[in-house]
Amino acid sequence: MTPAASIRFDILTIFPGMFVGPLDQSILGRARQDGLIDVHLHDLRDWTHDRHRTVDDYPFGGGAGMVMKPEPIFEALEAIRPLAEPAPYVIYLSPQGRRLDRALVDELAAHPRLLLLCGRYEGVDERVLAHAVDLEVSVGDFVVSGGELPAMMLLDAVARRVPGVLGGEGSLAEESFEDGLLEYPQFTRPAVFREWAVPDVLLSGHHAEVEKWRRRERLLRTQARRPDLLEGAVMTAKERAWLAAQAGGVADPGFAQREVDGVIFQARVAVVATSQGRVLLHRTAGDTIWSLPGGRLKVGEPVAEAARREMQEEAGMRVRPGEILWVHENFFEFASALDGPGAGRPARHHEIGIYVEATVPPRFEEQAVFTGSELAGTAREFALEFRWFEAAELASVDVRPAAVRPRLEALLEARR
Ligand code: 9D3
Repeated sequence: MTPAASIRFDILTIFPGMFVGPLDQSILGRARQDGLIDVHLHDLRDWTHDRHRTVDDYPFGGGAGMVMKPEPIFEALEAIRPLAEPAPYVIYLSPQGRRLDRALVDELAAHPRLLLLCGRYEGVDERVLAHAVDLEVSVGDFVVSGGELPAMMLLDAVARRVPGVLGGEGSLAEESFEDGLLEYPQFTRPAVFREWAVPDVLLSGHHAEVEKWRRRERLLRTQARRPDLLEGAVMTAKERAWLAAQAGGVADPGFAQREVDGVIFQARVAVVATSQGRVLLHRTAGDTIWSLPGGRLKVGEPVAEAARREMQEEAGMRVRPGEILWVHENFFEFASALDGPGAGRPARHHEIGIYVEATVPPRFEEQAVFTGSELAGTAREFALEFRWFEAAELASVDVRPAAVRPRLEALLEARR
C-alpha cells in the first residue's frame, strides 16, 4: 500500500477546539508546516439553521440519550466535499467500526483525502451511515466520550505513514521494524540508578552481542506479553525453534493440566503422611497457609508414582504410598503454577485432588520440622517448611483447602 504524497484531512465536529493544541505540536505541527498534511476543521453547528444551532434530537422509538440529526451532517458534507479534489473518503469514528490497526492505517494512508466525522451523544442517524459514510472506525473496545480523540489518533497514525513526516529515515525504520515483534527494553544513563544496573551487555561495546541480546529480548517479550503476535511475526526457523524451546519457562512439562476459557483444570496428588498420630503439612517459607504436600500429576502417571516423585522433589524424601483416602473436587482462585499454562497468573482452578496415604522414612518421623524446596534447580525455586501436626494443633492454623481439616482430624483420631 503506497502512502499518498500528502494527505488532506477534513474534520467535521461540534468541538473543533479539541484539535487545536495537538495539531500544532511536535510531529503533526511540523508536518502541517511542511505541507505534508493539510488539516481543515469544520464546526458542524455552522450548518444548522435554528437559533440554538441544534445538532441532536430524541431517538425515534424512545430510549436513553440523543441522536445527531442528519440534516446538518449532510449539508456539511455537501459543502465540504467540493472544497478540494478529489472527493474525500468519509470515515465515521464509531464504537461499532472496524478496529484501527496497522493494516487499516496503511490502507487509509493511501487516500489523498480523508474526511473524519466525529460523533457525540449516542451517535448519528443511521441514514448518515447508510448514504454518506464509506467506513466506520473504532480505536478499541472501550468507551470514550465522542469521536474527537479517536479521530486524532487516526490522524496521527496515518500522518506518520506520509513520506517525510518522520524526517526520512524514521518512517523507513518503522517499516523495517514491522516484523510483528514487540520492542526490546531501552536504557539510558546512568548505568546504575538506585542500585538498578543496566544489563552488562549494553555497556560492553560488543555491537553484535548487543544485537543478539536485543533480538532475544524482543522474541521473549512477545512470547510473554503478546503471544497472539507470534504467529504473524517474521522470524527465522531457528528463532521459532529456540523460542518454542524457551517457552518463557512455561512449556508444558507434561502435567495433567489444561487451560480452557481461563479456567485451569488440573489433577493433583496430595500426600497424607501420618506418623505417631501426626500429619505432615508444608507451607512456603514465611507464608501462613499450611497444606498437604504433593503436586500435579503428569499425564498417564499413576497416583502412587506422582506421590513418590513429588515428595522426592520437594523434600528429598522417599515415601511409601498407600491407599487413596479421598478424592476431592476443589474450586479455587489463585496464582497458577509458574511452569504451567497459567504461568503464575491469578486464575480460576477446577482441580481433582487425589489424597493418597503415605509412610515416610524413620529419620523424617523424628524431625519435627524440616525444609524442602519447590521447583528445585530452576530460577523460580522457593523454600518450603515441613511440620508434623497433631489433630489438636490443626484447629489453630490456616489449613487449605479448608475441607481437608476435618478429614485430617478424623483420620488422626482413628489412628490413635
Ligand atoms: C448507551 C451506550 N452508549 C454510551 C455508553 C454507547 C456509546 C455512544 C457513544 C459509546 C461511546 C460513544 C462515543 N464514542 C465514540 O464516538 C467513539 C469510540 C469509542 O467510544 N470507543 C472506541 N472507538 C471509538 S470511535 C468513536
